[in-house]
Amino acid sequence: MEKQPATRAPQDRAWDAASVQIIGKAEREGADTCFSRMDTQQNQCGFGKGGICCRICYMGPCRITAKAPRGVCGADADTIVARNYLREVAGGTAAHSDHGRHLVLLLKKVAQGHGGSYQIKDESALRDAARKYGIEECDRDAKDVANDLADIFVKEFTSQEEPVRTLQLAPLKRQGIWKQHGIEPQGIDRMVVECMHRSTMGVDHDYRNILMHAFRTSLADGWAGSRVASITSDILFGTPAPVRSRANLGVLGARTVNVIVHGHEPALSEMLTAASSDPEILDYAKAAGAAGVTLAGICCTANEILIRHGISVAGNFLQQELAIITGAVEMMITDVQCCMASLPKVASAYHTQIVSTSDIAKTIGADHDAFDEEHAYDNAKKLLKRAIDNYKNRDPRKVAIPDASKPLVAGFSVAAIKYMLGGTFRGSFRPLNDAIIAGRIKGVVGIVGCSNPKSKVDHYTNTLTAELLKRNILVLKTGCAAIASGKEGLLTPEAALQMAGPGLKEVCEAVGMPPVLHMGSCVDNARILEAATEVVMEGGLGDDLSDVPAVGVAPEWMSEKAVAIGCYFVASGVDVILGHPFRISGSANVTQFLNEETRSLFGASFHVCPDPNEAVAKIVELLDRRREKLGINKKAQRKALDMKDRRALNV
Ligand code: NFS
Ligand code: SF4
Repeated sequence: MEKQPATRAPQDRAWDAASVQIIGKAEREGADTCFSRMDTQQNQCGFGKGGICCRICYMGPCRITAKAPRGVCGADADTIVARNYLREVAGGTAAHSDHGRHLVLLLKKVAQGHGGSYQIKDESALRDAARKYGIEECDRDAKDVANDLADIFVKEFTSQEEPVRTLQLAPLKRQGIWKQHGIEPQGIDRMVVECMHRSTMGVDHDYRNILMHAFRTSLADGWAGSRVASITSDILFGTPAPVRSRANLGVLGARTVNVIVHGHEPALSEMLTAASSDPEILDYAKAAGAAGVTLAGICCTANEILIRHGISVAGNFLQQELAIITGAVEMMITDVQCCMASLPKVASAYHTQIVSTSDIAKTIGADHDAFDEEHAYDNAKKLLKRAIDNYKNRDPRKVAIPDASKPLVAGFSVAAIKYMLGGTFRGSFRPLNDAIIAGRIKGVVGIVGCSNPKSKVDHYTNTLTAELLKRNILVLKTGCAAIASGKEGLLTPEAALQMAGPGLKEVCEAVGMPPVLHMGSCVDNARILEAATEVVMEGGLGDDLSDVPAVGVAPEWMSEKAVAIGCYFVASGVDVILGHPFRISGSANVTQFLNEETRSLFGASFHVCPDPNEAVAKIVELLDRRREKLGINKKAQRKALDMKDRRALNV
């Protein structure tokens, strides 16, 4: 990421007009945001950046320099960098997986009849999952099946000796690679504990050994914790299918009570979604002089209720403070992850109430109202009523809702993609495989992850996406990167007409899908692996994930979760491009291992491309390499495309 001047104009901080407008408003009103704090945090520590600061024991902190190449305990840069990296992967895995755990425990309660307002919403998703895990489901009550499935899922966390079972959903060849390298993870909890153990003072000092455990832990995330979270969410809340909605701050209502849900876990937001159209709530809002209630989301909670219910998206990660600064938000309800500590402080200058709902995620200045799962619906109604009560405190002089939001289509679960591609009678990935083989689609790229105030928000993500579409590359998206495309208007089938190259356009038009598929939240990155596995199973594109012409990109990432995701993509055989590097530059060996050596172990590695155009070139190179290996990069087909291109130009 290029070094930024100490202060920047709003239009240099964010790509979309709504954010630019509200960053300007924040500056005028003296509101402290991550953008201004980025300025006060300039000259971030070089030791931290290089990963060579160790605070693991109290003989330290130790910093590695040419004069002091080892810490007090004798650990060198390789050990310190690798240990710090391992702890990042542990943090990311813990976050995704704990989210998954909460859902699994909810599924168990539902199965036992104590689920309160929750129920099994998608029985066919349940039976489908049961069959995948070898649970007898024919002629059995859904609750009994759910109970058995929940037990298997709990074991994914607690298993001591047995590898996690969800690994078996990967292509066989990939499973063999993991076994061969000894990185089949046991229970998620054990993996994370082992990360902490191995990286404490005086345990694992071999950077390779440490990094292999990082990959092993990440597999527990991608192929267990996250995958289980997606499967369980689909069972409890419904499998996503294409749904229309809108994104950006302009979705906030001028005359409605605006309630924002922010964070990651879908359980409460599901209930808020239902309660927000409850006649009792609507009457209550009318009595308060409002035209209704607008529920909108930020971050991955937004993605969860977007992909299932079409609830509109107020913004992605770096719009959380900006939403409050519009002056039009009555309440922001947070659960876990990516909710800034600053929210109550920002809100104190407006009328917004910040309500935290998870006992593991409190912030001084926020009202804490612990989410009561058993009475979830009443809980949701109570929160909405409180928000409505706050409507009278909105100060019209402080309100500025940007006139900016774009239509979108989201909700592309693997089942939905199959259905779109294969049609009603037989859902299938065949048409996609055929299009890739014929060269109409060059390959598939997953663009995932966050935004980061170090660079212009959404700039890299949107520039890259547009360039890939031109090159006939199908783009799959999750998380805040998906919201970036939503705000840009790229998540509509019509976008394909304007942006996509001729081959991709043809395919998208034929099946009526956007050229950028929003697949969900960040735990739903597991869906990207599921889609890639479907491509392998369908046949004709190799027998392993490392054969498929597919690449992952995390352009503007900031979270430990992105580190874990990057690792499980690479360990699954999918190359990963990072818009800015990990904190590993202090160790040439660790850098070499992650960016080069992993190629011989997993058939994929990390690549750092600080410039989006550099990333485009790298992606094309990586896809071509795989196409070449598959023998489908035939010149003749390229020529056919060129002809078509030319014809299009002559029109
Ligand atoms: Ni993913 Fe989703 Fe967004 Fe980044 Fe945070 S919300 S879990 S971590 S910032 S993409
Ligand atoms: Fe220093 Fe070693 Fe302690 Fe780290 S573990 S703080 S390098 S003495």
